[in-house]
Amino acid sequence: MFAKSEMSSRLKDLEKHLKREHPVLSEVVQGFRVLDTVCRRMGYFHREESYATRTSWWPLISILGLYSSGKSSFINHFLNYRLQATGNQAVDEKFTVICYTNEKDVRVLPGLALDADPRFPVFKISQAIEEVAAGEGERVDAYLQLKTCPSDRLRSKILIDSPGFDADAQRTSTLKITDHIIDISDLVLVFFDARHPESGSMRDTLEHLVKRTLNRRDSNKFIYILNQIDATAREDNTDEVFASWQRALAQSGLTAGTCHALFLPEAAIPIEDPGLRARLESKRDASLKDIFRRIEQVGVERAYRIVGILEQTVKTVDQEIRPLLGRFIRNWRRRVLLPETIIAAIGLAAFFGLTIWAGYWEGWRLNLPLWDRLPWGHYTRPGLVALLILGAGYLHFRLRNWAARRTIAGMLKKIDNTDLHPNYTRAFQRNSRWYRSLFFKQPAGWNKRTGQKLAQILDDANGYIQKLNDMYTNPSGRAQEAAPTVLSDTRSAEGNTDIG
Ligand SMILES: Nc1nc2c(ncn2[C@@H]2O[C@H](COP(=O)(O)OP(=O)(O)O)[C@@H](O)[C@H]2O)c(=O)[nH]1
Ligand SMILES: [Mg+2]
Repeated sequence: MFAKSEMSSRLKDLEKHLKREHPVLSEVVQGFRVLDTVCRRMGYFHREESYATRTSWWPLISILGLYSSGKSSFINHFLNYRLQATGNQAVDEKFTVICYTNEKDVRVLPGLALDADPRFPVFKISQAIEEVAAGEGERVDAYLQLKTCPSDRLRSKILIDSPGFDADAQRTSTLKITDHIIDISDLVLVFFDARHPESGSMRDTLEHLVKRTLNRRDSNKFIYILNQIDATAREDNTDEVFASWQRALAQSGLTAGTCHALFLPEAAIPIEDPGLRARLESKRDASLKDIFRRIEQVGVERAYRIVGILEQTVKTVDQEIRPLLGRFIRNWRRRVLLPETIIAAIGLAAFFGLTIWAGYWEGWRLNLPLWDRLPWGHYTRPGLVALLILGAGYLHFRLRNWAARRTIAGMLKKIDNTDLHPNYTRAFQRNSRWYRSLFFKQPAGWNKRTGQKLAQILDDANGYIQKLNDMYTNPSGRAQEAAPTVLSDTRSAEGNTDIG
C-alpha cells in the first residue's frame, strides 16, 4: 500500500534535473508537491496525478525551416558545441530534442526514452506521434531522438532541431509533428536560405506556416531568419534579397513575428571585400544578439510563469475546488435531510392522526390493539427498537447514496471542463462515503493545517519571485534588464524589422 508511486519518482527526477540547472525552480517543485498532497487527501487527485506534471517546466525553442538552411549549424553556433551533424544533404531525418546535462559527454537516447522523461513537453510530442503513427509505439524512434549536451547556453530550456521542411518528400506524420511542436513551443525560429530566397519549398513552407500562425494569439513567438546571406556577397545585393524575402513573407500572409538576416561564421564562405564584410558581419552580430536574447528571455519568462502557476493553483484549490466540494456537501445534505424530514413529519402525523381518530389514546396512554398479545419476552422491546433502527438506517443510507449520485450528476453538469469530471467525482464520492457525517463543514481531507499549508506556499512563492529577481537582475548597473521589463515582449530595433 505504501509502495512508492511512479509519480513520486518522476517528481524526484524532475527535482534532480532542476537542481542542476535551475535551483530556484527545483524549490518550486516542493510547492506543487504539497498541493498534490492536499488534492490527494481530498480525493481530487489519485496517486499518479500531480500539478507538477501539468506544468511544462522548460521553455521550448524549436528550430524549423528549409532543408540545408543552416538549422543545425545555428544550433551548434548557439550552443558553442558541435552537437548536430550538418551538411548539404539531408543529414538528419529526425526531430532532435536537445536538453542540458552536467555530464561531460553528449548522450543520445531513442525517442522512446522521452516517454519516461519528466520533461513534459517532450512527453506530449511522443504522444502526438503516437496519434499520427497510429499505435506504432516503436515508430517514435524513427521520428524522434533525445540528445543531452553540456553547453551552459542550454540551461533551463529545451531546443528542438527538425528535419527540413521539404515539399513533396514530406510525410504527413512529419508535418503533423511539426505542427504539434509549433503549438507547444514558446519560441519558433524559422530558417530560410538566402541562396534560394524564393524556391518552391520556401513557398510550401510559408503556406504551411501561415496556416499555423493565422489567428494565433502567440504569433509573435515566430522569428523568421534568412540565413546564409554571405551568399549574397558576391553580387553585393544583400538588401535586395532581404527585402524581396520579406515581401514574400508578407505576401504569403504572415503578419506577425520578427525578421532577421544572418550567416553563421563557422560555415560561411569568406567575404573578400573588407567593407562589405564589415557591413554583413555587423548585421549578423546584431541579428544573433537579438535572437539569443529572445531565447534567453523565454527562459526567464517561463521561470516567472511557473511561480505564477503555483500561486494560481493555490487559489484554484482554495477558491474553486474547496468551495465546490463544500457546495456538494450542502446540496447533498439538503437532498437527504429534506425528504427525511418530510417523511418523518408525514409518518408522525399519520400515526397520531390515525391513532387519535381510532380512539386508541386514553389521555397520555396509547392502547394499541394486539399490543398486549405480542409474545412479550426479555428481548422483545430491544428487538423492536433494533428493528426500527435497522429499518430507518437502511432507508437513510439508501437515501444518502441516491442523493449523492443525484448531486454529483447535477454538479458535474455545471463544470464545463470535462477533463476535471473524474477528479470532482472522486472527491465528491469521498465526501459521501457511508461513514462521513452529513454535517461536516469542510470537505474530507481538509483541516486547519491545510489552510496554513496553502498560505505557506504563497509565502514561499513570494520568496521564489525574490530569488528570480536576484538571479535575473544585475545590481551592478544593468537595470534595464530587470525582471519586469524582461517579462514584457521586448524587441530590439537593430537589425530586424517587423513584418507589416
Ligand atoms: N555559406 C554558408 N553556409 C552555411 C551557413 N549556414 C549553414 N551553412 C551550410 O549549409 C549546409 C547545411 O547546413 P545545416 O546546418 O546542416 O542545415 P539544416 O539542414 O537546416 O540543418 C552545411 O553544409 C552548412 O555548412 C551560412 O550561414 N553560410
Ligand atoms: Mg539539420
